[in-house]
Amino acid sequence: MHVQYVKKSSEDKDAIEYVLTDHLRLSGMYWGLTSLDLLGRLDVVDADEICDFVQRCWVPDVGGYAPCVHHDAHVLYTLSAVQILALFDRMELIDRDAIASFLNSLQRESDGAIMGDEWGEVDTRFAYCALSISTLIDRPRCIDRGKVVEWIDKCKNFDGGYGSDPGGESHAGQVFTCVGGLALCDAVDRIDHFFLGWWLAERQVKAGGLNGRPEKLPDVCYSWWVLSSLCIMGKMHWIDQKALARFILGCQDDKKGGIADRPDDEPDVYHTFFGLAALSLMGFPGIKPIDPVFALPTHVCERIGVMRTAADGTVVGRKENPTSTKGESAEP
Ligand code: GRG
Ligand code: ZN
Repeated sequence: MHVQYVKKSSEDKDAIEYVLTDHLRLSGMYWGLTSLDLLGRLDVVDADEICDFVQRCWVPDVGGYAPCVHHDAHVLYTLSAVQILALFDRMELIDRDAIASFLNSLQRESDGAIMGDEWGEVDTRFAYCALSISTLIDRPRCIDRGKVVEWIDKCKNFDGGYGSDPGGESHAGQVFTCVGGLALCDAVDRIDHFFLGWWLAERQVKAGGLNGRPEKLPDVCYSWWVLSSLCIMGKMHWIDQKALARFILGCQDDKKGGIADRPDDEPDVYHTFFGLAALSLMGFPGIKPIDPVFALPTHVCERIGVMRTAADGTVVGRKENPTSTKGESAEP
């Protein structure tokens, strides 16, 4: 039913939900397509048609991808584009050097922060995206990873969590971007493992689901943002996984498929993906394993030879250490 739900959500292009999500189209496609791959049914979509659409979102003057045709390039959608092409094993379509140069232009000289686009907003989400893209396209030195690590470190709070920028409130979504980003830089030693592990475990509420910060309602998407962070830190056993799985399963729509943010709400592709992804991390039968750092099926990470997390929780990666300085332009 989830396969049918995801497939249908991309077919009805006149639906109001579809028309109103143009501005995040490539990310929506990544959520839906990764869901299909995790369920072993990527074959229900037309790979050529999708890759052609992705390439029409390419903005050559910038060297990045826009969320949709006629929109502006942004690091968020550049990651989604690369992830979609990785899913379909079409990485040869990517202009790696142009993207590397775009990412390089997004790093602030002053403090190493990463901007989302030329307009200058910075956020730990953008740092994660740049680190993930540069690893996926094998251009690790296009940004100064050491300086990104220092900036992420400044986003760490007294409670062990991370916010969107220095001084920003700890939020489970931003925690994923920082923990994932640090893992991509071989710098998880910067994390306060005990405090952050405790803060993340505290996200579980009585209903079994996880929230994004204290006193908030549980929501299926935090099953991913929290659990993937715990997974990278080797602490998934710090929460009650059975109760979490029960909460996610209780958010399924048993009439039309799909997963909602919480029981009895309308399902959507975003919560369907993050619900399935969390179930995957917990080894749920019938769902392929997912990599907690790249948020891609592990078979895709293995195929393109990028870092992945071993069963014992340790992060392994390319043989070379990608930590380097921005000035070094030569790529392996
Ligand atoms: C490849 C998986 C992947 C991610 C790319 C974009 C990005 C990098 C990460 C986003 C991380 C993030 C900030 C997630 C949180 C999204 C969310 C549910 C925000 C809602 O926040 P509030 O404060 O909701 O409106 P609450 O739950 O606190 O009421
Ligand atoms: Zn949510």
